[in-house]
Amino acid sequence: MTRREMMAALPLAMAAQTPRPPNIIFIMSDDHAAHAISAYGSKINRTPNIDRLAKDGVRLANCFVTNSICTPSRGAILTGQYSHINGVKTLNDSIDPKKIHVAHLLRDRGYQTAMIGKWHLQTDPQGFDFWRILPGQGAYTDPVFIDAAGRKKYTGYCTDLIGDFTLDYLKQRDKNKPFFVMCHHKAPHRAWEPAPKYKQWLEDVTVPEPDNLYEDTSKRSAAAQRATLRVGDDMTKTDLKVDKPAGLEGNPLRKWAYQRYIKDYLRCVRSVDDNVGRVLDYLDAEGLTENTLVVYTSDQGFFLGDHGWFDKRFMYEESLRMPFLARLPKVIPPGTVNRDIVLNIDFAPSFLELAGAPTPSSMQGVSAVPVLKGKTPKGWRKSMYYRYWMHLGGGHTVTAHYGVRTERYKLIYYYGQALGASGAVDTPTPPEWELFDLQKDPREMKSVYGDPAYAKVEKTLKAELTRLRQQYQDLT
Ligand SMILES: [Ca+2]
Repeated sequence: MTRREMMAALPLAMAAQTPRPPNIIFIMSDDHAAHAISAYGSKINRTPNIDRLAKDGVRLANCFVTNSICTPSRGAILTGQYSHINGVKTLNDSIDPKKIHVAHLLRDRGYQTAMIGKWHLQTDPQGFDFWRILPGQGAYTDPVFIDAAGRKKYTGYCTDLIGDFTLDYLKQRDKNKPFFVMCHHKAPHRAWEPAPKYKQWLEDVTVPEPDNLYEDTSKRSAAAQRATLRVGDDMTKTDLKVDKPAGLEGNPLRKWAYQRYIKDYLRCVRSVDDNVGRVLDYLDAEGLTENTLVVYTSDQGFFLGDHGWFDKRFMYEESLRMPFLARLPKVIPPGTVNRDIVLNIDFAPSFLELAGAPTPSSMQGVSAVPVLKGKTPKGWRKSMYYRYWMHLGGGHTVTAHYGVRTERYKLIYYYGQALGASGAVDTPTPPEWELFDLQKDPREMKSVYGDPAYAKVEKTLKAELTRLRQQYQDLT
């Protein structure tokens, strides 16, 4: 080969051997339900910036959380493991600082790594070149952030500050290395405090109510009846910003409280959407869009008045479903919608595959990259396992449960253990089951457990639940 031929061949050969892995920006909000995103067909909200990811990339219709509450979902996302394996089962658990997770593995692969915003895993972040986190839940207004230099109070609105810090980090990055940035918004978590500029937005609007806002939960399971998630009755002055009007109770109270609650929630989401737009605009301006995976998700779903509730925790659809939108133009065809079951434990293996790194065998999730491309691999999961550990100690008296969801059915088992705040079993409850036919009853209004017409389904699902518990080594 002549020198000239060698020179001509070299860049191609180098490109083939060491293609630049994609940058990854993982944007996650807190408690943002899919049905408050217009790309998911929201009847109450428009999210033009988040929708850009759906238009130019993929929207997962069935992405689910494995334990629907903040800290455990974050632990599962980082480690690719269920709560009982990674040890982060409740809000009170911390991630083991020695635990190797996705950020370490990407850093080993040559990525610069950053974690900005809500962390909520108690111990300081490990595996990141840069981190700046909120203490615990953090504050909406003039929040304190913690980084390697210590604690500092910043002036401004939390969501905008997290957007600022993310852009600041990107601007000073090492341009010779790919980046992995976790941008975690606190919003729209309770107590739903909007930015000053959006406080008046929606004031003259009546937000549509969900069809089951006034559901009579006395007809549901004892677990559902026990839960203190009711819009109105279980909300405080901090949530509603004003005293409940004297004499207002029952459905009229719920009607009034729903409007107070949902407007503030949507106002908080609007700032999140703005800040997603800022990141996307920056990537466009820098010419980074083509080779950057941008994900938007939330740590779990949320009840937006569904069943008369707010909050999450239950395995019911609104709480179980995570929004998940992703754009990577070189890999993901635009406008892809996928209905396969993807779990939060799959996120880390997916990022590792894109980075060209193997998934450690200790991770229980699997790479969803083929699914993101719209090409379901043979043998992809047809069911998922869920377990909620927070029990009665979590402030909303949601009973411990586990269950299985397939493409059509959901079986939930409240196994009768109710833990108090001390961690001791203080209020054992009678075990009970629920079974929903999601095709006939997508809103999960009536359990068909014990209905002879579903006897065969029930038997199959119980066997599947046992199989999944063995597969994931959850045998307690
Ligand atoms: Ca959350």
